[in-house]
Amino acid sequence: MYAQMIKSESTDDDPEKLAAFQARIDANEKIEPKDWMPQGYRKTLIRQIGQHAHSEIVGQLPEGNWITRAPTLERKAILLAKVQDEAGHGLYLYCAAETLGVTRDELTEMLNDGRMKYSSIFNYPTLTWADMGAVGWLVDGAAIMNQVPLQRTSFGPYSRAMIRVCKEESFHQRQGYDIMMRMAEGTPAQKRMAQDALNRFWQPALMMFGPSDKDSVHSAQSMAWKIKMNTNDELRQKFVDQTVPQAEYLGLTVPDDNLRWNEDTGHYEFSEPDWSEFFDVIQGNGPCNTDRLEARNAAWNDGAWVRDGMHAHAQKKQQTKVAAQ
Ligand code: FAQ
Repeated sequence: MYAQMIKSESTDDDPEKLAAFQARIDANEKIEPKDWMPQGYRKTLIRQIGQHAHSEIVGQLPEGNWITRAPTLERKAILLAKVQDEAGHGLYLYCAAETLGVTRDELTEMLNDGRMKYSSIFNYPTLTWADMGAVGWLVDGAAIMNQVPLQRTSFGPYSRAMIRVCKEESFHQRQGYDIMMRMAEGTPAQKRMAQDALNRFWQPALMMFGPSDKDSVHSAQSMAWKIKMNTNDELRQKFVDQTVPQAEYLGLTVPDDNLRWNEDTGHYEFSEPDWSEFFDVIQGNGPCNTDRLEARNAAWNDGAWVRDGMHAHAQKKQQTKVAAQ
């Protein structure tokens, strides 16, 4: 259906339609699913919303790993609720993508066979309880930085999904920071665990914003269409400016020898992440890529009997309806 829909759609070469579409975007009108849209706009949204949905779903795995090992009943309940929220975010986002003519099954198949990406960050392992703090603080912190502007994105269903997702993400970020505070104020061993988690997650969190602007393939067109509201580097800088004082408050050290406050620019200077590692991870060679895709494929295959049962039930209902007519 996806391939057929993209193929059969009118081409983008009608200058009048394109100009009218761009004028709507420039006037900050929302584009709704039944409105005419250029094929490239539809494809870009399916790619970005689909990747975002997959990130929420795969993103449950590193934290799901700690539900049974949370240190207290309260922490377990909070973590469980957070992971459930992520499943919910994935579902809103799949629904938003479905309004563009692709099915959730097609998106899932494209994730499972590696045709679609999910966020690089979820290819890193969560080794200690402090990593639950670092994920909430840094990963949800980066996600919010990216998603708050997306509440104003031009495609109506995506923008509305983002409003709800952002409310929940800010609770997630606070619970992560709360874990980090407890660890940082705890025994020397707990503080060392918190520092170690920050050391391991700092660079991968910076990479969440995508490659540097000079290497970003999609930013210029996506920003012209208001699918993206900021460049990758703009959001990364905002994240660093916001997060460094939070690390200082915790008494932790950001693992970057080049980090310094620049009075003139009013921003922190920081080292570029290791981009060769980033490209390696998004090509499938990160520490956990194989595990993550195996887990998602296993879930899909194990659930086949549920899908088969539901299809059989729907078919039987349809047959009964036809027979009664
Ligand atoms: N990971 O031209 P650009 C969360 C790819 S939040 C993997 O700059 P674009 C919440 C990109 O797809 C995380 N791939 O791309 C949570 C493209 O490849 P393609 C998800 C990446 O799209 C928290 C190529 O590199 N958030 O999960 C990454 O304009 C805690 C060139 O890059 C979103 O998806 C990356 N980090 O900008 C859940 C937000 N970066 O497709 C659980 C919406 C780039 O041509 C626990 N997405 N690539 O093969 C966006 O804002 C954008 O898509 C960017 C990338 C900014 C991620």
